Formats: sequence, C-alpha cells, structure tokens
Amino acid sequence: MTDYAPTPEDRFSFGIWTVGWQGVDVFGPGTRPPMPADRAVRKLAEIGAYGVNFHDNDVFDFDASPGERQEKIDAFRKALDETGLVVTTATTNLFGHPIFKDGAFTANDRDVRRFALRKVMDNLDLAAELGAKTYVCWGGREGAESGAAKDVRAALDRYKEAFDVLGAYVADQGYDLRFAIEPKPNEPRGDILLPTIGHALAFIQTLEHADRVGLNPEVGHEEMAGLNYAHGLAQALWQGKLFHIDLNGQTGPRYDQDLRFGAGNTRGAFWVVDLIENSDYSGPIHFDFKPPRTEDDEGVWESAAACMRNWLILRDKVRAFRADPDVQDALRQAKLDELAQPTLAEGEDWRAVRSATADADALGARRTAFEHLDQLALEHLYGVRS
Ligand SMILES: [Mn+2]
Repeated sequence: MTDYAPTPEDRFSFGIWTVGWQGVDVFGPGTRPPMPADRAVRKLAEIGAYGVNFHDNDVFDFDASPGERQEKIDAFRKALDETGLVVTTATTNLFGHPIFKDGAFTANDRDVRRFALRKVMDNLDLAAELGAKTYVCWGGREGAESGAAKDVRAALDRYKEAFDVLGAYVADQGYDLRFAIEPKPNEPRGDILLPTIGHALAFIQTLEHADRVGLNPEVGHEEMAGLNYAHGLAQALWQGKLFHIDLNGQTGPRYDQDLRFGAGNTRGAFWVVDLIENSDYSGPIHFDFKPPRTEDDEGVWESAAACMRNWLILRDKVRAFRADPDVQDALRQAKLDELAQPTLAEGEDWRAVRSATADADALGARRTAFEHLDQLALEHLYGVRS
C-alpha cells in the first residue's frame, strides 16, 4: 500500500487564504489567529504542496502604505525562494472592503469600477513579477439582492468592458498571463452575475481578448446550483477553456461549505479525478477549501494535507477502475466506443439519414448495462475491487 505522499509532479497548490482563513463567519468572529502569508508558504511546502495562489490582500492589507506593501511582498518572496514553492496563480480581492459592497467591475458607481481596474492592474504587475501564469477572477460581489437596483444587461456591458481593458493591459505589458473566471450562483450576493460554468462560457465568447480568458470552476459553486461539476469541467475542456480548477467539497445545494477535497460529495469527486486524469488539463491541482472553524492550527494542516491525500487515493481508484477488464467489458456493453463514432459516415450528409429507419421496439428494449458499469465504479470507490 502506498503512503499517498504528494510530490511536485502532482502539481498540488493552495490559496494562501485557505489555510489562512481565521474562521470568521456571519454568526461569529474568527477562532484562529491571523496567519502571515510567509508562514502559510512554509507550512504548505512542509506538507508537500507545489504551488500557491494569492489575493493581493492575503499578502498585504488593503490600506498598506507602499513601504508596508513592499515589506510584506519581500517576506512572501523570501519564503517562496527558500521553499521552492511556485506561484501558479494570483487574484485580486474585489470583495472584502466596503467600497466593493455593490461589486467592482459592475458596481453602479463609476469611480468604484475605475478603482477596481487599477487595483487589478497593480496586482497583475505583481503576479507577472512572481511568475504566475493564471489570473483568477471571482466576481463574488458582482450581483444584486433586489430587482431594479441592477440593470443586468448594462452590468454585463461593464463586465465585458473590464475584461477588454484588462486583456489589453496584459497584452500591452507583454505578460504571459491568462484570466480564469470563477462562476458562483450566490453568496455573498443574493444573485451573482455569471452564476455557472455555462453562463461564463457564453460571456467569454463576447470578449475582445477571448483567447486569453477561460474558466476556474469550483466544485462547491457548481454543486450549490445543483449542477454536476464533472460535466461542467468536461464542457469547459471541450471548449478549450479549462484554465484552472478550484477543488473542495460540498454537500448539495446549500451555503458554500468549502470542505476539504474528497469530503462532501465523494462520488462526484471520483468522477472529477477520473476526468482530469484522463484529459489534457495541465494547470495546477488547486485546492480552494476552508478548514472548518472548529479546527485549531494542527487541524488546519491536517485538513490541507487531506485534500492532497484524498486526490491521490481517488487517483489510485480511478486508475484501477479504468484498468479493470470487467470495466472495459462494461464500457463496451454500454457502447462508449460507439458514442465516439460520428453519427454520419465520411462523405454522408443529411440525405443519408433523411429516411433512416430503426427497429424502434428492439432498440427501446436494448440492454444499456449502465447500472452494471456504475456499480463497478462504486465498488472501486467503496474499496471492494482493486
Ligand atoms: Mn467556495
């Protein structure tokens, strides 16, 4: 039995804010002391992570003076250099300060929108300097609680304008950075713009720098909307837009739980690992979770290590599933090979199927073997086949 120890080849990364979350929620203050970004980096390296992702304000405060900002960045960079941890990804906090209470790129107030763009450009400079390749954009405050207060079509004009401006900035600066939009249906706003993978994919097609913009889908966010996360990832892959992933755990449509990866919908997690392992996704295996408020410092690191361990456990299971001769036989019975064949043969057009006939009763009664196939998957997951 393997010890499921993470290696740099696994490309595991964490947001600095995940392990640094103090446990502040709407019903109470934090239960843990603040964690400086450089401590988070050192501890993440110790437990076997490869990379990190940070918000500007994970490293320095919103109102830090230029001197304080530089001091915090230097400490962060020193920890990165000493541990060899890579900055894979960066993002901007456009949700914490009250200035963003009505959003950033889509705030009704124009001064807020102009300041938000400047804040992102400041951090794009830092992201490029630290070598990040992906810039995540989670528009958590872009939305509304009520009807007339937000003209959604005008807000989408402003959202597009923001990505057009930022795309031009990155192109003009010659940065090797791509944007990854992170959809979420609600929380903290009553309704958030670009609520799902599908909404975001459609929006991206309208952008001037669409080739530079993709997705960062999060497990919990799609499941909050009652959607199948692995299916959403598969469509993002199919459209060449899966730039990054935010892995965590969620139990059905409720508040954003941000459980450690593998907790919550474990069966869903199995299919996520199966999909990513059998795809050309090349970004980091990134965890965006929150160690529950009940945990002390030791519990924080246990839950962070468990994210990676659960990925590796599930990776063993999906490999065993795919290698199982009974599974391969069941896949054939379920006609997966036939689904991969085009419906029309080479050289055919609609005329070839204009008068297509079928033995409807026989096809209606055919065996699909889907339950058989799914039970084999569950038995691998439950650990009774290997
Ligand atoms: Mn979340």
